[in-house]
Amino acid sequence: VIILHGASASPFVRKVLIALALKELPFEQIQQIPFTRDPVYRNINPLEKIPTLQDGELTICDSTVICEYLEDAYPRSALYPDNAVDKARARWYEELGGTRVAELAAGIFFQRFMRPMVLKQETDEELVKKIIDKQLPPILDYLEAQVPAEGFIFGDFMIADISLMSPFVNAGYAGYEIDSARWPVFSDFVGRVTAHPVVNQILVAEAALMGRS
Ligand SMILES: N[C@@H](CCC(=O)N[C@@H](CS)C(=O)NCC(=O)O)C(=O)O
Repeated sequence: VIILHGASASPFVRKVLIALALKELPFEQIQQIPFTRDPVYRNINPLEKIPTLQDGELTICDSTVICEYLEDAYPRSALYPDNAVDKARARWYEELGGTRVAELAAGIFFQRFMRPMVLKQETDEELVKKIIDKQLPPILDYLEAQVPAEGFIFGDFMIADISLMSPFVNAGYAGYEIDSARWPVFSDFVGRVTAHPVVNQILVAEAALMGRS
């Protein structure tokens, strides 16, 4: 049996949830919350980050490593294209979505959602402004030129689409919206990925967990 450790609202856990759903794999989920210094969790993930996945005897960490494993072990409904060029592009989009994009979106989410709602602290508006006005625009300019005006990046719905969309769900919880006048193609793309039936179902379940149903 597959066990996924990680709270659904993490952009990285969400990516794995969507991958599992696309492959129609049954699994159990433990809503492990990050930053808790849980000694039991540290035993299975020395970095103490989410997600971690267990499949029988195997325990692995990191959403990208997990998705690549799922692809190798359960090839049905491919998550990555199979030619070398597209596969390389897919890995790059997954990397970009999981690093700079996730970092900036997490900055907005932390300041405008976690701080006021959970930690009862004030938002550092200057920091948020810097992310929105200075740090995100060059990335959004780049993505605007990378994603297609219709459909998904490689035709079929895959991990690259999910990785570039997922951080924006968290920024969205914090009230951020991609400016559709300035980045119409990317903004539409994120809307399209979000509306994919498998993604939509996961977002509805996630919203219920976050008390937003
Ligand atoms: N590269 C990792 C990143 C995972 C990650 O940063 N997860 C965050 C939650 S969204 C976390 O657990 N942070 C806790 C920490 O950094 O200690 C992946 O793709 O799984």
